[in-house]
Amino acid sequence: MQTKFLFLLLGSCLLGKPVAVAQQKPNIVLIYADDLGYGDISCNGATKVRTPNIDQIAKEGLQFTNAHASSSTCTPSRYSLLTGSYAWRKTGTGIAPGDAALLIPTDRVTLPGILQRAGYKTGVVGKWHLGLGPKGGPDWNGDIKPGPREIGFTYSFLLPATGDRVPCVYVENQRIVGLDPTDPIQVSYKGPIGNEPTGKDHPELLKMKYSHGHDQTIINGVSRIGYMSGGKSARWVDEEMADVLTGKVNQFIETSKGRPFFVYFSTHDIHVPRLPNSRFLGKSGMGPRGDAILQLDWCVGEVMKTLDRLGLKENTMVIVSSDNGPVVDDGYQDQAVEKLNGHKPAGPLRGGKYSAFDAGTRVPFIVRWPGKVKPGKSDALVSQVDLAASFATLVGQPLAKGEAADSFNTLDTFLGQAKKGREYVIEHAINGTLSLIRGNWKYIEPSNGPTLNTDTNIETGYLPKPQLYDLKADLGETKNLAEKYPQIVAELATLLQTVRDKQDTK
Ligand code: NG6
Ligand code: CA
Repeated sequence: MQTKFLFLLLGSCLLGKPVAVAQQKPNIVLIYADDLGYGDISCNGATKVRTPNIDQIAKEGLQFTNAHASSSTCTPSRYSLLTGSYAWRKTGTGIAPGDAALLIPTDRVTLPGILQRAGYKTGVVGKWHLGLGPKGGPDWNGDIKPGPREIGFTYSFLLPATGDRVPCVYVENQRIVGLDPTDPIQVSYKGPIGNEPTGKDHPELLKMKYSHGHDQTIINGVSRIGYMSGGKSARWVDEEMADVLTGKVNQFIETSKGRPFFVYFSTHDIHVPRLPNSRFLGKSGMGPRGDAILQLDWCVGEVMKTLDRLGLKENTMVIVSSDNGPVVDDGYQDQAVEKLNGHKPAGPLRGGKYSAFDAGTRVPFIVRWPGKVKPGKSDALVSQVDLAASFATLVGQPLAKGEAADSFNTLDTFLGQAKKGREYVIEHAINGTLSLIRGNWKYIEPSNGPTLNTDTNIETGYLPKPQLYDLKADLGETKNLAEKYPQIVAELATLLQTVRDKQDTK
């Protein structure tokens, strides 16, 4: 076999022809929006705001109507996406503070690591929110590691945590971008540091006021979660962020030509603080939240243009999704509530970000791969936790037993070749409540807590007794049928327990 290959190689060299490369592996562009709800895009029914670029991808690709993030908040969804293992198996994987240590163990099989093994150049651009550095947090003024590189990303350009958490600086590979060593940066989540004004003490300095939380250090006229001082030359300008990130994604794609690449474009939009570029201000008529949706759509369009320009469209799989469901007031007075204008961020679903109801995790999910994925819609049950094992299959890197153990290979479903998806999907709410969907049924385990979060005005889905909904007849989860069908409740509770009891291995 090897000798034959050598002959072929020799032959083609002698003839002066380039060596034929075996089937070129597809590039993968994963656009992961932040807090984008099922109903926030026009191809999922939004009419008050339009997303033509995302709609175009949907038109050319396969649009899933029953696709789920693993959790209804960011950090655990991303943890599961990148490891193929449910975050709730590991403590400390809830919403991470901005000075958290790297949450993903560096000896774990990861989605980017699998692709790297298959010869991909891998990059992450945008929101990270999975911690950086060793136990105790990173050395912000030195080499910030371990981080993306240690878990399989060749390149990274990050917001370390979220837009509303300090430090408000970009980290490229292992260094803060533009940091002046004579003005070192300090970060604290314990108490004020340096003498920077806070939103709490100096509301008169704010260009956007907070509604709950977010009253600590003021950066760029917006008070954040956490305290920081120094690093003045390195601070980001929120209004430029979408342009900066999109530019980095495009640069990554341009410099990857000739080699398969994977880019995880983790957009800041449409998370708070919503400070879109002035090009988008007032354009949606829905205030900054709507304008941020327009900005997100623009980012998507720019990346698609790059693929077109470089002739990469055909051999690139593009996925557009979100890390969790929507929230309207997430802590800033940005008129999102007042200007909603009848828009339904969750579409027909109940709940939202943080909650156990379906809007928490059922998110937009579109796969486009021209010639390989037939355009259309799919109501197959799919989960983002399965991308790791599915990509492993796609690039011929089979996983060993126990690796990415919660991730199932559902590549055929993602490619539209199978109508059926997973047998069941697990959803995870912020208080740890788990739910399970199988077929038409959704079971939410009993849990304690308020039924309404009064800050965000989101229904949590928590009840001290079991809940059972027939999603086919009642997608909005309005009729709890648990008492009517105790047998189904028992079956789903047992299945959930079996999954919960599974060992978390590498
Ligand atoms: C919450 C923040 C919210 C947002 C969220 C994380 C407050 C009051 N609320 O604690 O604004 O930052 O964390 O969002 O601080 S996520 O999309 O990254 O999960
Ligand atoms: Ca999020």
